[in-house]
Amino acid sequence: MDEEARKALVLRLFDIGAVKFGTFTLKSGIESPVYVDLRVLVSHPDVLDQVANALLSAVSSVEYDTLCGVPYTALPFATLMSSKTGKPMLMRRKEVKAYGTKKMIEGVITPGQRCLIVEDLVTSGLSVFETVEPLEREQLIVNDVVVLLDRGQGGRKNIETRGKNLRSVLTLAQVLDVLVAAGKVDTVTADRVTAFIRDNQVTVTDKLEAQVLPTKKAKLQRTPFEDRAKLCKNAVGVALFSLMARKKTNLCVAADVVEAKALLDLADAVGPQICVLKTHCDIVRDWTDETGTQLRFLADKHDFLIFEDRKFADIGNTVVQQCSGGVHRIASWAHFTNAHALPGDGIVDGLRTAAGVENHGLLLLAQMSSAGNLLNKEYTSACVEMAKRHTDFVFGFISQERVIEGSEGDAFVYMTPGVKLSQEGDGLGQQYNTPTAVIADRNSDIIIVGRGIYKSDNPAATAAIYRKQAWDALA
Ligand code: 5BU
Repeated sequence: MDEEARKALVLRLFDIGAVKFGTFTLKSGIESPVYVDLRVLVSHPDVLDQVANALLSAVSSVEYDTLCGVPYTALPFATLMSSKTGKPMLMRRKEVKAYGTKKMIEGVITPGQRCLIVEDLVTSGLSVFETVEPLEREQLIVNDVVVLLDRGQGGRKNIETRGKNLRSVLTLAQVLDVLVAAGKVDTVTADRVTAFIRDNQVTVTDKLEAQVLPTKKAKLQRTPFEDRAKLCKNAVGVALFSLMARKKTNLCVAADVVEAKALLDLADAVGPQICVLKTHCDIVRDWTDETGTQLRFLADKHDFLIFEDRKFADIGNTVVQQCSGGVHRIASWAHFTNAHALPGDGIVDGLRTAAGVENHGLLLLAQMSSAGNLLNKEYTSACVEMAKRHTDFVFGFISQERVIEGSEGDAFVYMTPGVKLSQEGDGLGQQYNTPTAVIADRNSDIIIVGRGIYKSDNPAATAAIYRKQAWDALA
């Protein structure tokens, strides 16, 4: 931005009351001779437009794929910049939704993309990191921050020492120079402001940082899977926890292919990466007993367990037949399966009768990933209570997050479907989260990935990528 444009912008900011001089008590209780309120800009579209242009020219040499404004004041800045450049925008939630998908970042997330942070005002620089952190957790690359006004109180240093480049359109010192030269502010006031800035430098201590950045507060303490194996009462659950610890994987592949050969080939290809292979035997058009036998052979070869995602939902007497009989004879080859809690305890008793607790286990469906599903909080709690009544057989949940806290919850496993590196839905109600969000933020144990892996060009290599992300997220 040239000198004339800078001057014009400063004068307009002063005219509209975005920069004021006097005596102001700040949130911290400190008295300040200057007050900057950039929220008023939304009432002045011409200034907003000037600001967006100025921010864009400040980053003309920066390479980025997407941009994200720090809420709330910088959101309209980022929106205008996105519209002018055609680059997509992401939005960080200030409050995480208490229901539904609990997303921190809205918009289409493409891991590996470079995201520019747009901020209105930098004092300490910490609020920038409240936005950087959830973006980096989603595997976006954040190198650059652009701000309209740097107050000059140490924010630049705080941002740069954390490895980010800061570009600012204006500094408070530049604003003062323009306003003094234009006769809008007298030199006594300007000197007071300069002294204030000099005497109020903000250094970010670990304590301050921990107060602002939620994840720095309490790093999740996870009980190692080998210890959880000792707490679990079902043999298959014990085997699963032990396997995860031994093989160092918390990846389950949903092998939703429709021919037996494709299923076995996929199982053989991803076998080395997974702890669980999840099947839907009723979508395989040429299923025979031999398919089950071969799956068990591959499970032994690669050291994984087989989970038939049958979602039983009938009365006890019927599920006995459905689990042990029919064309699929699920109990003869699956290590574990799952059920809706809807029919009541009889469904668990029926499946226990059909399969036996020695070599089989059961998960309850406590939550689902699909939009508009009816499994509300009360239902989830009722599921949890049901599981606690049947710990000899029920060893975990299909859920979107960990549903039992503390050591009591350590005895159960939590498996989460609806996982993909890119979060776009499928047009049929499926909702996706990234591996990191599921494991690190929601404290689940195992990610279940279907199309993200079996539809990729190289399922074995893609499975290795998901495996690494999910395992790293436990740390
Ligand atoms: P996807 O291709 O990764 O979307 O497949 C997800 C798999 O998990 C698929 O087999 C579903 O049947 C299964 N699933 C799910 O997506 N959401 C749920 O809440 C439950 C199961 Br329960």
